[in-house]
Amino acid sequence: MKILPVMLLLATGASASAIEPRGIPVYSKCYDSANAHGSYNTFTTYVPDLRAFTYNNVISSVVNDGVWIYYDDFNYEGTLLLVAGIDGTTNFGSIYGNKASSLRFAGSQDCMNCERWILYEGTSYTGSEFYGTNDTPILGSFSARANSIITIGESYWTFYDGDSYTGHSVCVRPNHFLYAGQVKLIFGIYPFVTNLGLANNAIRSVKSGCHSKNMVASVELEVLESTNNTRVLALSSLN
Ligand SMILES: [Ca+2]
Ligand SMILES: [Ca+2]
Repeated sequence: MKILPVMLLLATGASASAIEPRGIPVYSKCYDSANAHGSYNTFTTYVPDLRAFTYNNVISSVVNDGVWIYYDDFNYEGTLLLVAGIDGTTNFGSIYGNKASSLRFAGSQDCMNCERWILYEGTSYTGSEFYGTNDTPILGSFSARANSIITIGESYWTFYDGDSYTGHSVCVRPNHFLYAGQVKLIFGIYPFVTNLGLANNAIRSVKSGCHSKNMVASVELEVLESTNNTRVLALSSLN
């Protein structure tokens, strides 16, 4: 298994307060210079290869709604940066600037805070993914393949290593709450299922709510910088 250096930035702005709290589509406005300056591309969908937009290894700052992940390699692999925000500006800095080669969001394209769980084949949200919005007794093609998880929305979720909610289980709860006026973005990040007490490649079913005596909170973040109305939190390593 590849251990990836990961930084997680998290930003909120206060300028989106007039927008309804539900049904806000996600976007990532990606700039080629710091502080949201220079030329930009606005993305609302997954981009497995930024060469398609002549934007490979270019991004230096972003303005986002939602949880977005930027990967150093194509097809959602390699070192990554996870940025969550509500109309928040985030600088990638010297370490992560000019690196992104693919990007995608976590959650719903049309509703950034709508309930969703996402399973990733790799640790730290790399590789292929499988998501759902409700109870799922059989994961089908993604059964026993997950190595990391993100949840969007305030729900707790229970993950099981057996089909139909059997076997060893763990309940996860989000502890990242962003607010900008009435707009909210709540999520949990779990970069290693092994930190949840589950084995790699073991999850076989998912149930809404907390149905396990094992409860784990999302990975904590630390404040990296705070400027004006934008909070930037970071986790420099998820090892
Ligand atoms: Ca740049
Ligand atoms: Ca790259």
